[in-house]
Amino acid sequence: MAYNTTIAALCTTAHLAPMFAGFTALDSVVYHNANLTATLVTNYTNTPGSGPTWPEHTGLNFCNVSITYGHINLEDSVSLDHSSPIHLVPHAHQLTTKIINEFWLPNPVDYKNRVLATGGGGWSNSGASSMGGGLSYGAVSVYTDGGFGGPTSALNSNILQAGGNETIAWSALESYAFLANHEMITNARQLASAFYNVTADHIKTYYFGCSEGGREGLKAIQTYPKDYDGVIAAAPGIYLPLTQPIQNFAAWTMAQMQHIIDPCAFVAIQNDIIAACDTADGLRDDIVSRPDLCTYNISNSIGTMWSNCTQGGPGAPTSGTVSEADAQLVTTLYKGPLLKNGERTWFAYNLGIDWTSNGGTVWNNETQSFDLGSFSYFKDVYQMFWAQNTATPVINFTEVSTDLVYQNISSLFRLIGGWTTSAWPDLSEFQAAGGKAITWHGTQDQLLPTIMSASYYEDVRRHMFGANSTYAQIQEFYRYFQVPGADHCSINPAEPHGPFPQYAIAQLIDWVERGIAPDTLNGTTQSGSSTQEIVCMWPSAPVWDVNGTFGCETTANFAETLIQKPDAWKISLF
Ligand SMILES: [Ca+2]
Repeated sequence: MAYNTTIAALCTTAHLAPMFAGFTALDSVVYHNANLTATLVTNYTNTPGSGPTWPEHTGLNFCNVSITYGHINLEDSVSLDHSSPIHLVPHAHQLTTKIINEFWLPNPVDYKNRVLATGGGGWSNSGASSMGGGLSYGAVSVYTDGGFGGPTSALNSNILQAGGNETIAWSALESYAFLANHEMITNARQLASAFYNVTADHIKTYYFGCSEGGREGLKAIQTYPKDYDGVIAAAPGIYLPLTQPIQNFAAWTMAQMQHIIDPCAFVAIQNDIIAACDTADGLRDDIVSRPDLCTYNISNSIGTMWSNCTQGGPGAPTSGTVSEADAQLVTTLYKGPLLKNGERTWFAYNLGIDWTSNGGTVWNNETQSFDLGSFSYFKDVYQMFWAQNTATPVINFTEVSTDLVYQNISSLFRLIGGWTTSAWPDLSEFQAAGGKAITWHGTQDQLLPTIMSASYYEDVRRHMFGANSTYAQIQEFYRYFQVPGADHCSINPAEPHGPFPQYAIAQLIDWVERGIAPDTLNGTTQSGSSTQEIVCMWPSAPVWDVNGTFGCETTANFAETLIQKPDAWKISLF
């Protein structure tokens, strides 16, 4: 096919239907050409997405293709991948009838033999909001809905098979956990090959996802190590199902301590921490680049006053003072969830995070005080896996303790952890296939503790190369970056001048296609001005000397000092 063929001529269902009919890479899959659509989009403005995670482009033309497929072979549970002697490949073993894949196919003159698959967030596999990333780099982009009913639908509304006998729909969980991702990149590679008439060998496959999407990216390189040439697994929710309910330990801690905090007090303490910790990195710039060097005692915030605060919502007081009970609560929260015997069940959050989402409270006009919020992640896990009941659960957090949550998550790990966690530390097959991976994680992540990514990265290093290995070996194919001041997958409104890795996809492409490995990530700032835009590579960290000169410093035992493993778990989860 000549490159001067116009995208308009190519972007028709008549042209595309035979392509899908010819796909053979996935066993047990049938494509529904009746649901095939092809829409030409012209003069499109590609905005940089949440984060932001790619640059803006204007005047783009592309073909938006959507199709559904289903699984037809119910018995085919596992088969051998004959290209690898001992590699078992999981297959769908229950009927999932309608999974949507949407593809954005660039104008042939812009196409650069790349595919960029996108990952989801929360309980969703859908990277629909990240599709623009591919257009910026001449790549076909793709998302999957996982079979959940569209790009805004998710696992939690599909996993329970209702009708009096409410049980887990295992095919839905399997799709969410790993299979939908494998199928979308396999479909996208085939479509790119057919649409642009290039052999699949010449197409480089990339992945970008953050949070749940980060978990999907790690799961992909652990489970299907040949699916991707390059992966960005940012702020990954590695330890699902532990990751979800435990984010809301602020809720049961408030209930247990019988102190439901005013969110303005959370914010007042956060502001105190940021002010106190800012210069620990050597530079006063309103960015806490080194929370690890900060030793702020939260009792110092007792008496801090706030005014004009609207965080409490309509009717709530707009001014107030941090109380001793507020300070005790926040001190307890920063220790992270501990069992009664003192053992840790989860990583601690870095000083300076925003607790108002993790520990949301709601003003009650009748009682003139705050109530606990809804805490959807805790509720979802309770409903999907513990209660297995389609009725919306009512949770009394005064009856919930860290010990109880630990017991329930422990049983849940045994039930579904093999599918949902992405903590497998052996990435040697991915490395052998030539794959490159980047993980970045904001130092002020308020949902998934920053240190969990560092912990997993160190697990990979130790497992593959030994505890005394130099970082040179793991960095040959996998690099980790902590993003100063960033919160969960995004620029942090409380520290908006921080550098954000907007061009990480470009750097990953350079690594895969040109062998230029990123020693730092190029951060951009979206607000105000920053004196540095460099994101240091683990285990180095940013520091300014007395002359204000920036550097990435490596200190001895940095990782060992920083990573407090959840020692309650006596098995190798971490
Ligand atoms: Ca600073």
